[in-house]
Amino acid sequence: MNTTPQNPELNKKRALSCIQPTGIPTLGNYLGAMRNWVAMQDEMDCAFAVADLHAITIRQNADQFRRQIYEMFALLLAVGLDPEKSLLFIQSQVPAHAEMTWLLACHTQFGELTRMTQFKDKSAKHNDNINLGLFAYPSLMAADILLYQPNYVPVGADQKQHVELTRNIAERFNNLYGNVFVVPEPYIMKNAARVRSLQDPTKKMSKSDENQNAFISLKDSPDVIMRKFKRAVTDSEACVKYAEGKDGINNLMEIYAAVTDKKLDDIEAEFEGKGYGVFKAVVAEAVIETLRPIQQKFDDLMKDKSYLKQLMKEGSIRAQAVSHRTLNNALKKMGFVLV
Ligand code: ATP
Ligand code: LTN
Repeated sequence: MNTTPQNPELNKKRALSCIQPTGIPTLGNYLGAMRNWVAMQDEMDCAFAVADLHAITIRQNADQFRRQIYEMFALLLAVGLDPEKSLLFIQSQVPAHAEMTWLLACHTQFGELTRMTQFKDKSAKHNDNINLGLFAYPSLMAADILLYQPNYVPVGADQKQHVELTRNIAERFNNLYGNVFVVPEPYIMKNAARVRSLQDPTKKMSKSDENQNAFISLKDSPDVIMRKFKRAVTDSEACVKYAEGKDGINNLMEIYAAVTDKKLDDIEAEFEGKGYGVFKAVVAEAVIETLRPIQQKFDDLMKDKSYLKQLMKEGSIRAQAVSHRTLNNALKKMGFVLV
């Protein structure tokens, strides 16, 4: 993302998205979100952040949390996000996010927050720890977004409600104090693969699934990937065909199509007369080959924490410049005294 207002590239549309460091992303996160971010960075002025402040709405173990923040940052780089093209940073290293959250929290209504599906789900799941942060999560997310004035927020359909609330907060703020924020639009990628669980293909593939065989993590070794695909739930028809009622095979075909760029018809032809065993092994191989360069790069990056820290530092300095401008403008318009 450009930090200099006179830059001619400023005319490009802007996009921003974040991902929580709550575990290793799955093949679902990669095909549904991260891979599309990589494609976007050539067309738009993009910023991507590791949303570590959001992650503490649920209890984290400090040592594990620190490792997950490094790992998520390394993975953003490993999948192909390029700090020369996009602004990459860690949310907590940019103080304006926490400051802007307070301003926006005072413009977010109790009723709006209680309607958030994610709040309802997460408070049911962690009912021993329904904290203020979990409730105020959307105000922090609105701060992440509005500070960078993006036109688009590329997210999965599950986050649409939060982006809609961000729009409402931005409009409310602009109406009260004059034009401070660009009102962003959710950017739900139409061709984003919706990868399903390998054990229950009626559900989405999720990194927090208790059954390890249900998801492919971006860190899984080739052996593990092969084993998980071989155990994937299918049906008793033994026919590789995309059809209603064949959720397991449909999912494997979609994954294979997403990683090879092949069409579903061509895949049916390729496996005509062949059993599921052969098909599963070919899908597994294709996924292994897709993930191999990412894993190689990830392993190399994780060996050099000081390089990662250096990139984090550079990202935070650039992000501070952009976010500080928006924060100061909001403070000034509200009547705060700036010195
Ligand atoms: P959790 O399993 O902890 O609930 P998650 O795996 O759903 O998390 P998030 O970190 O909430 O993932 O989401 C990161 C991004 O990945 C979001 O934009 C989300 O829409 C997308 N995404 C998550 N799971 C899938 C999936 N199975 N298929 C496609 N996209 C997905
Ligand atoms: N809530 C999102 C993560 C997130 C985000 C953001 C996404 C935090 N801040 C700003 C887009 C823009 C999630 O759980 N996937």
